[in-house]
Amino acid sequence: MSKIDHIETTILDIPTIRGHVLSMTTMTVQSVVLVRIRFGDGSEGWGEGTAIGGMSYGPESPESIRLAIDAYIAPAITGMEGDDVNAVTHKVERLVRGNPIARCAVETALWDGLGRRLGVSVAQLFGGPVRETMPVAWTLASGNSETDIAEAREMIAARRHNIFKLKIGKRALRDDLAHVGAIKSALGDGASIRVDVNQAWNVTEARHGLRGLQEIGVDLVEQPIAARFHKALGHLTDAYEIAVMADEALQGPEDAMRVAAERSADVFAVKIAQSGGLRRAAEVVAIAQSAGIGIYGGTMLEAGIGTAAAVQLFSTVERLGWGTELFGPLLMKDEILTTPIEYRDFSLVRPQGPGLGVVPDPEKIARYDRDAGRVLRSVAGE
Ligand code: MUC
Ligand code: MG
Repeated sequence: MSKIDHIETTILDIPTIRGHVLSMTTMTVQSVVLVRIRFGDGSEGWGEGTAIGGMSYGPESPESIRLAIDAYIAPAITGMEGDDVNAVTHKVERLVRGNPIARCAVETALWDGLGRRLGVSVAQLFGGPVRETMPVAWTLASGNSETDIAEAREMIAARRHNIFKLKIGKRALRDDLAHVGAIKSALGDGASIRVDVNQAWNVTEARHGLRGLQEIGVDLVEQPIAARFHKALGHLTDAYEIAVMADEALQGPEDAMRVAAERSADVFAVKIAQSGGLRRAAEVVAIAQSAGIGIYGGTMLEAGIGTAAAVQLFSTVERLGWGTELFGPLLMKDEILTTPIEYRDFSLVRPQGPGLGVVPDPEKIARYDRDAGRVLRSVAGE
């Protein structure tokens, strides 16, 4: 029997390779919630729930993810049949409102467990991969134009990334445009430049911002205004040629349906965590595809488990026109997998093997386990 026997959560605090400056916070540590489900037949499955910048990016934090799983999700699903992923996740959805990252972490562990028991990949469980590699962007967010340019040049020379997302919205608009312009002219047409404002602009700033970004030759602007301003996002999408991508506005299929129906964006940043799991993320993809909206494989800057889960799902997507940004493990100083995900030729490679195709390293888990006594706090805000 593969009944759910035991669910265990661990928070890992992993330092980042440099400060990651977003409009709302600067990250120096990424805190990752790992979920391990043990099943009655001795098999196991792993999942990951990762938020950004404590509670500054969205309503979930590492601590809330862990609490939702330990106090509410685990007791409700222990004893259920682990092979029945839909039945288990539907029960979780009925009992736990919101908390999409926590739900995603548990669902990921269920898919991993099922794949391992059947000896097939999670991609196979979603109908099979249509690609084994996918383009992967890198985010330039050191907070300094010269450092960002040097970093981008290194990435291009190493053939690791030629798509760059610039985090803006923290500085004055004029300074942000100068920063983006400097990077665009340094890199020329050999790279795709995109920006993520993470909701920081008001609508007036966004109008000026989009005009300026378009003149610079930026390919795409992500979530320029607050997530709740669907109509205003639609007006911006209509008013400029530059592609507008929805990110924080998409918290699952219902939001995706609304944004698609109102045509408020040209592209969806599809995130398994923000969507509330792989199944719901696949529904977001289906809505985008049927509405003719572009798809970008987004990230919550997960470590190897969450990243592998997203890779498995995006490998099954028919049109992944904007590529992905599944670089989370590379932003961290250390790798938590026994075999890292491979990045080469401006792409990442889908991990092979059953389930997620990756295995966490117990020694690394012990090293970064918050409860093992190390104290490393993420810096929220200024
Ligand atoms: C976001 O808003 O897209 C993804 C890449 C990155 O650098 O930050 C995240 C979050
Ligand atoms: Mg974003």
